[in-house]
Amino acid sequence: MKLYQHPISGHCHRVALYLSLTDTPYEPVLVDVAAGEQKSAAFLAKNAFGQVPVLEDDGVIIADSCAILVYLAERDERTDLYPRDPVVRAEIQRWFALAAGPLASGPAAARLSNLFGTPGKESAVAAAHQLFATVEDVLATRAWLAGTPHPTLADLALYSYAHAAPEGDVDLAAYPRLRDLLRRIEALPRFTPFPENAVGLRASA
Ligand SMILES: N[C@@H](CCC(=O)N[C@@H](CS)C(=O)NCC(=O)O)C(=O)O
Repeated sequence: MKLYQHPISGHCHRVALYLSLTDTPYEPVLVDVAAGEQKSAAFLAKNAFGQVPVLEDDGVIIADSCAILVYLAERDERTDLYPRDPVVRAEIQRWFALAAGPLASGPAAARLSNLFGTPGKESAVAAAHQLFATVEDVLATRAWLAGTPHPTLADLALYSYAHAAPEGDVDLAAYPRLRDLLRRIEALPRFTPFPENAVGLRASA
C-alpha cells in the first residue's frame, strides 16, 4: 500500500496517524508539492483534484484524507475507530465536515500563511479561535469528539491541524480541554508525531 503524501501536510499526517496507530505497513511516496507535482498528468490520474493525500491499495485508489480514513477503517473492520452505530457515524461525519471546512480555512490556513506567506492570515486566525472555542464547549460534555468512550476517526481528523495551530499564531492556551484531548491522542500506543516547524508561536517557544 502506498501513501502519496507530503510531510508538511496535516491532511497527510491524519492518514499517517491512522496507519501508525493501527500498525499498518505502507510505503510513503513523497509528492513534490512545491514543484507542483500534484498537478502533473500522472498524479491527476490518481486524484483529479490534484491534491495529496492519495492512497493506493492493491489497485484501489482513494483520494481525500477523510475518505481514506473511512476506507481503511472499513477495510480493517476497525469498529472501535469507526463504530457501526448510526448516531456515532453521523457524529464522525460532522467532524469530517469541520475538518474539511473551518479546520482547513482556520488553523491550517493560518499556518500556511506563516510557512509560505499566503494571504488571509488574520481572518484565518479568527476563524481558528471561533472553531476551537466551540470544540472546547463540546469537550465539556464528552471525552472524545464523537461521544464514544474511546477515540474514533473524528479525533484523528482533528488532531494534526489542532496540534500545529501555534505554527499559525493560534494560541491554544485558552483551550485546556482541547489541549488535553491532543495529549491523550499523543499517549495512544504507536502514535506518530506531526513534524513541527519553527514558525509562529513555535518560533519563540
Ligand atoms: N480535502 C482534501 C484536502 C487536501 C489538501 O488540501 N491537500 C493539500 C496539502 S495539505 C494539497 O495537496 N495542496 C496542493 C494543491 O492544492 O495544489 C483532503 O482532506 O485530503
